[in-house]
Amino acid sequence: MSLRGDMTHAGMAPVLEDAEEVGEGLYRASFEWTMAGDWVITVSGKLDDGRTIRREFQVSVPSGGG
Ligand SMILES: [Cu+2]
Repeated sequence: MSLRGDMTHAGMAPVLEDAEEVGEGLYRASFEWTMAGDWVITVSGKLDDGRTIRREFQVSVPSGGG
């Protein structure tokens, strides 16, 4: 599985990460949120039967934390 993160505004490089399977159907990845704000995460990978899948979901990353 691989992850691609794009912010919803222009001008930022995408963040690309690979996810590793840690259990049956469970994948884990470390992902660097390079900026707070609205992201679109695209998950893509290959199923056991050879089909490829691609799903997008939105994540809002809060600022602060320091
Ligand atoms: Cu940004």
